[in-house]
Amino acid sequence: MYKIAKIIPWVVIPLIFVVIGVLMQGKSIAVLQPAGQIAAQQRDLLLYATLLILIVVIPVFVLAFTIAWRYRETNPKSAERYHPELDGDKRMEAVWWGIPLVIIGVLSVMIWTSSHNLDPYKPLASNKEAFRVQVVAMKYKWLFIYPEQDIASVNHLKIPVGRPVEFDVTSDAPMNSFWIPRLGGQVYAMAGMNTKLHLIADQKGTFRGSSANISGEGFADMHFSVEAISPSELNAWARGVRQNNERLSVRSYSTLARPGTVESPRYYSLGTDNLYDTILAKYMHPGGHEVTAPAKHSHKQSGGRQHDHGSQSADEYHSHTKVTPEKEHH
Ligand SMILES: [Cu+2]
Repeated sequence: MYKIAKIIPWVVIPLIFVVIGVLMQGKSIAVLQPAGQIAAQQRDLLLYATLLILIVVIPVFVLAFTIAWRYRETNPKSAERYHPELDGDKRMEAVWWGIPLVIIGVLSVMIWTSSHNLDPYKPLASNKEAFRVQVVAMKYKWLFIYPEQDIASVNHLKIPVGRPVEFDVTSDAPMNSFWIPRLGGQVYAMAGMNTKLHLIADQKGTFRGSSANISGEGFADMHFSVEAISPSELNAWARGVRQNNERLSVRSYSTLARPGTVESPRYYSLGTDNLYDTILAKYMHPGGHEVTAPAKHSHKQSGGRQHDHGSQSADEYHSHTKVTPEKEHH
């Protein structure tokens, strides 16, 4: 029995690696296969940080086993190797304080510079103008608005390859997280707040996008596909969507916004110029109101004051409501 107990770690540990190996077969880890410049830099950062940390982790694991083996009770030599009075070996002290200090120093510099370089709010350097997409996290789907193409889509995003993409992200639901692992970054989607993310796809392809923040019942189906295609393909697609699909107005939006997942992607031509601002304003407005456009409505404010849109629709009203979201306050 005693002998078997000694063998267990030598069987269990390799077995864990074998099981992980088998489970990972044929699977790829998206963050390790970047398809764009930002994702590539994030991958490098991840690898360098891991390698640096292994400088400490590997010797610690080796020592943990070696020391246990060398100083085991049944080792006849362990008594003569034992030096309880040994104290203050300057060289050893230098090793176990010095190495971690150097690593923390190097990591600090790496993290400091890369968190400025990879700031999701920072526009990417490029001679091409950024392609704009407005992202709304809904219960439980993603809405993409293309303000310049006058179209919108649900759970399917198309972007031009080789051109920076500027995402404006908000939520019309609980807090969520917008994430395309192969393009990099991950930014929170919050109601009444506009967050920004700049990404680029350097190669054509279809990538998975998901929500990285659990938000309720339909969360598991709240994923989308991202297709990086040539600018001309994108223009042709956008033209087709504008002509052949139903219009997404403020009114039809409120139907779409009902909780629920969608089976397959949906496409719309944009029926209003400022849908995104209207969604944002829904949570910023002093009284707060639904995203619907009644011809005339008024809001009672907490202070007893009241404002009236008169003949303006809420839609028109909010078009001249300047939405200046704060930068990230986390
Ligand atoms: Cu209003």
